[in-house]
Amino acid sequence: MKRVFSGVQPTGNIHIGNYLGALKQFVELQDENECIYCIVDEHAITVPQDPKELKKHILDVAALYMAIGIDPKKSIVFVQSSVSGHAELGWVLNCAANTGELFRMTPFKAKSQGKQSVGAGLLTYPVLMAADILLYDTDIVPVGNDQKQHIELTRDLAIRVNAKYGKDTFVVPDGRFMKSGARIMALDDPTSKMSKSAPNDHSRISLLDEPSKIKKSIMRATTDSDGIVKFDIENKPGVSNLLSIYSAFTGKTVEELEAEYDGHGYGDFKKDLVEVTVNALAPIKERYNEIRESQELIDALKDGAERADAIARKTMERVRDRFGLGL
Ligand code: AQP
Repeated sequence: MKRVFSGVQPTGNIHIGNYLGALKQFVELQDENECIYCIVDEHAITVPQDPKELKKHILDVAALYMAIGIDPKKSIVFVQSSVSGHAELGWVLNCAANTGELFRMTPFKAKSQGKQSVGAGLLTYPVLMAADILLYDTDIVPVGNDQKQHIELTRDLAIRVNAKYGKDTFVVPDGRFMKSGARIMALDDPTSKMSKSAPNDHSRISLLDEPSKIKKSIMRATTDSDGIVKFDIENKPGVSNLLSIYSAFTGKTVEELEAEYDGHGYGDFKKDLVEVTVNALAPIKERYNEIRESQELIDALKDGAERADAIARKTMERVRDRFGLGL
């Protein structure tokens, strides 16, 4: 059995980019692997958070994990800050990382926007992400395409530490990316990725959006003026993005969809995509409402934290020993 690890930040409502790029894989993988799924609250505080909102979002994400089909009896589901090994290994790996490689990370460049001084967490959180993964001797990390650079950093750090402290200090993990849905773009601007924190609510579809909101967001999604449903990222990024979403929800290939909508305008195509999206999200929302306020959710997270901590402690004993830390 392979070990799988991934996480989502509790920074707002999970959108279909998070779902189609990462979370859908979480469910697919849990039958044949030992899966560990985390709510990475320590990552969320790299930017200012309202403490009450953050606590609420942690439970929102946990309930969404379960609502999409993650079974806490099969997989370990827990909150990152309940296992102290993440922060501890994060520090150890900070001492193995170089500032040069961290300054090169695209999300850091985007979020710091060339400012003289930003929170140090924005620079070092990819190292914490590496710690999250390496702490569990992870083989596979299911994530969206935007995380490729962070997975490369994780691999580099593992290989570097193994070369210096012994080749079995860390398992060197691989990223796992979806064929369709790996990078869902913003509906109002198909040149930037769909994001929880973008100011325009119609740039994304959140998993808990009402059907009327989904309809509005899709019907007003940016396309182009030639009216042909065809996948062409360079010249038709908006239509290509909608085709990727349609394909990821239905399992139909882009070619099948192009043939189906040959001779139809964008109106028919978008109307059908609204239906597909509403139908795919309805059962998730129903299950979410059942579980969000339940004791079952809290119990699952407590149990998950204990199981995760037991694995993390073993890794930290090995790491402390290899690095010569402690008595
Ligand atoms: N647009 C996307 N398309 C495909 N996959 C995506 N992911 C994020 N956006 C897209 C994947 O979702 C997982 C969880 O992401 P996250 O919440 O940990 O962080 P993020 O990438 O920073 O997500 P957002 O939505 O863009 O949040 P904000 O606005 O808070 O920064 C990851 O596997 C990610 O690849």
